[in-house]
Amino acid sequence: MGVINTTPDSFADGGTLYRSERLDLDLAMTRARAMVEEGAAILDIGGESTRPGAAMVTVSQEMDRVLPLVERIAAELDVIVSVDTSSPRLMTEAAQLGAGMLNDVRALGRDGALAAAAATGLPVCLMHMRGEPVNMQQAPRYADVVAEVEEFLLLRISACEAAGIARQRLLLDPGFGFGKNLQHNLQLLNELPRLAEPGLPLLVGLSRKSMIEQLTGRPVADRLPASLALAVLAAERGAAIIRTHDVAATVDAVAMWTALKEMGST
Ligand code: 7PM
Repeated sequence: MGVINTTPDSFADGGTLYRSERLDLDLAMTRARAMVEEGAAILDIGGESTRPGAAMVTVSQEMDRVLPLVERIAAELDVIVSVDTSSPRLMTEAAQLGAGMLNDVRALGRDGALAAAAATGLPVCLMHMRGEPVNMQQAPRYADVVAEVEEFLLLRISACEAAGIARQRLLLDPGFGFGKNLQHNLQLLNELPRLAEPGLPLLVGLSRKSMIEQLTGRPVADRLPASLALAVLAAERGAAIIRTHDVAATVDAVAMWTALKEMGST
């Protein structure tokens, strides 16, 4: 899953799709096309900055950024378009324009999101987050982070089923960096197989995240080697989908793991 960020201020790829302070659709399409050629099966389009401490954007701002790109990618490229949003209105409109998947860092927790997602008929990724982006990194505490993330996700699966979203439509994500410190992130990665127990595919986003800075001291531009290592370690522990800013490199890295795994099963 390749990340296309339409916000002007993302920590990982901030404003790279902007020209004279406006989102450049053609540039975004060029980036999207390149990611598909590099082997992305899914493109995740986001318009809300979930950077720790980020300001909230209005829903209409988010829709203006995301919808035109969803429409063009769905029409022009052979790829599943995922929409990274918590907004019920955006879910509904994106589905009408050809989106193939919903990715919600709030696990359909906003008012109306369960019903809106249910009505689209699309697959949904449920992610765990503690708090909100504005406050999520203020000393997050857990007695047992893996158990608490698992419990939250199981509750959200139940809420989805009650709202008419079939279990087979769901994917799970521990939400690395979302209200977790370094120890929490490491524990979640190490014990990822426990989160696979519900039998749903796991989606994992570790690309360029700040846990890499904590372990290596590298600025965001220099976090690819560590991101690749984390992608392979996540695949080894059962991740089905890797969310990345660097599609070509990640496809190559995971291909090495796949080759070895396939040899083991022959
Ligand atoms: C801090 C944390 C800053 C995360 C920016 C981010 C995920 C996601 C994002 C993820 C799913 C980023 C992000 N991360 N959706 N959206 N899983 N499902 O690194 O890990 O782009 S935003």
